[in-house]
Amino acid sequence: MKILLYNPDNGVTRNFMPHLWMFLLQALTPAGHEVLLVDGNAQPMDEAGIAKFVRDNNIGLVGIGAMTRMIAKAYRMADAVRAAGVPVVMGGPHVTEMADEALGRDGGPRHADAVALGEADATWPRIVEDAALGQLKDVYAPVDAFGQESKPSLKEYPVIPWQSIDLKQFNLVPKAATGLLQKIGEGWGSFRIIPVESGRGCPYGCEFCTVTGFFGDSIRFRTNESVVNELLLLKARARIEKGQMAVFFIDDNFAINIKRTKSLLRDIIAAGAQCHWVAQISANLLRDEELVDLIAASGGKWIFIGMESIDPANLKDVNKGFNKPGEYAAVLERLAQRNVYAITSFIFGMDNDTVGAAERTLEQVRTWPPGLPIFGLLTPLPATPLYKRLEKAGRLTRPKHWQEFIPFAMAHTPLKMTIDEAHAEVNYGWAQAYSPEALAHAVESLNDQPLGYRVNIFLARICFRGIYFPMMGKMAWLKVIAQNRRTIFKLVREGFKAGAWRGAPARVPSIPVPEASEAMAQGAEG
Ligand code: B12
Ligand code: SF4
Repeated sequence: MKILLYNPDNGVTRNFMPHLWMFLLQALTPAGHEVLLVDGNAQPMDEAGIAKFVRDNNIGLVGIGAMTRMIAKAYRMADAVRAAGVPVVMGGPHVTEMADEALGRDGGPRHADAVALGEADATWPRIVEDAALGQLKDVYAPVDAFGQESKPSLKEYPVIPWQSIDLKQFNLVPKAATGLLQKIGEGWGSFRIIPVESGRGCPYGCEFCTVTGFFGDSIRFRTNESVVNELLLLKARARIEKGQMAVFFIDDNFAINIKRTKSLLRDIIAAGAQCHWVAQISANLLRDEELVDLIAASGGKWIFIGMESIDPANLKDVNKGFNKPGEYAAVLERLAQRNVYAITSFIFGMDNDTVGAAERTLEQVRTWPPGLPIFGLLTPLPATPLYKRLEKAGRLTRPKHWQEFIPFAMAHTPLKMTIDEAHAEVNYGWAQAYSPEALAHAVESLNDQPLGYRVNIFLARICFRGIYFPMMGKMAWLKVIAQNRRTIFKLVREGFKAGAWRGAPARVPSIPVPEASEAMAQGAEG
């Protein structure tokens, strides 16, 4: 049987990074079936397009995975596939919580023939075999022989054959420049960000977060060896292609068990598997100097930190009181001293927020090392404690907000400001943090660093700006380039100066790494 796995586009991130679930399920598919992957972010498709695709390719089963914000599109695509006579199975965080909606048991239309609840590592092979026999069941739940919920241990993690997977769509280097850039240094003909998971689960239970409910509070890890081997495979592929790659450790809290994370990072260094990487780590875990040393030595470049708010009352309200705004500056400084920077994520529209929350946040951000601040709105995702609290209090203004998804729009009224005021705060945050003046300031604050770091922060800021101000088409790009021309000219001028790309790689000495991998660690710095 031929199977299509499809991920709907989110309208923002385009080909920034492939979705891990597709590769994982492909690797877990029983022998004898062929799996095709279409990620709508890189290969846009509409309803007519997917119907034609399944007919032309003689597809026997379509699997669709989606977050809440893409679920309306996912349902439309599922409807088109089913109308073409092909069964659809849906999975992922949204349908796990809203299975009745997907199956049309809540009074609405049916979109899926079957729903895979929760982690589908163990149920997927069964789904495929049932579909091949024409015996799909409505619901597949991950349970053991006694009917108890069971979670994959991750100790037996499948090998994802990165060496042979078609990743052309995810090359972030423009096609026209590939040939030329392949010849620069070790080669820049391709640059891809690849998702790798080293573990699942986070026990913290922040009120707005799906993760604790979905993955459970039992934390599970892959073996160090299996993660290291995956990195080595990815590095080998990049080398062969005369290109570069970076890894996004998609674990929700990569350092949730600090001892384990340190041991993994040490093994990465010892095996020469360092690469540039990004991960999500909560601020409280970044107090550990040795951890931060190891992050830098193993190639960590950007850490995503869910700061959420600078107001402890807000943090307490959403069960994230372990975040201490008073230590944010020290955490960021600790990272920056090792040339590791942070994506700092803030949520507006919390119950203690009042007008001016964005400016008060930015006042703090401006005193911190440069990073990538991002701003969102408190969103009640289905089945989260936040959703339940707001529903009980009758505060949801759009209880099924996902059915008509609107980016950056609230679905409930905050207590101390209006919905419009909350929207204005987010707009202010993005407009100020990504203004030409703010970009110039971020670049200048790294004047004591090699030029590569300044170019890096500038390009990263331009890309992140697109999360809120969509950069669709050449005109949008030209406008942003014109607005930032002074900073661009300055960086280009400096690029021609002798030694501009060299310099002190970090502000504090990094920890010693085994000799064999030292050269690579230095390569990764530049
Ligand atoms: C990586 C990631 C992203 C990436 C996505 C891009 C990419 N290419 O991956 C980025 C950073 C862009 C991102 C952004 C956002 N994300 Co995000 N993200 C994640 C994260 C950390 C990892 C996803 C992952 O790969 N997991 C590992 C795989 C193996 O798990 P999985 O995807 O759930 O798949 C398993 C099962 O669900 C199931 N399954 C999944 N799909 C399918 C399909 C079929 C057919 C079947 C059978 C089974 C199945 O099988 C898989 C194996 O067990 C998750 C949290 C998490 N740990 O999952 C949040 C998560 C998915 N994100 C979330 C959110 C809310 C967002 C944002 C909306 C945040 C924001 N406020 O801006 C944005 C939206 C961006 C956008 N424009 O779309 C929520 C989604 C909750 C929900 N109900 O939708 C999550 C769960 C985190 C959370 N805090 O709650 N995200
Ligand atoms: S620390 Fe992060 S992943 Fe863990 S529950 Fe809170 S928001 Fe979710």
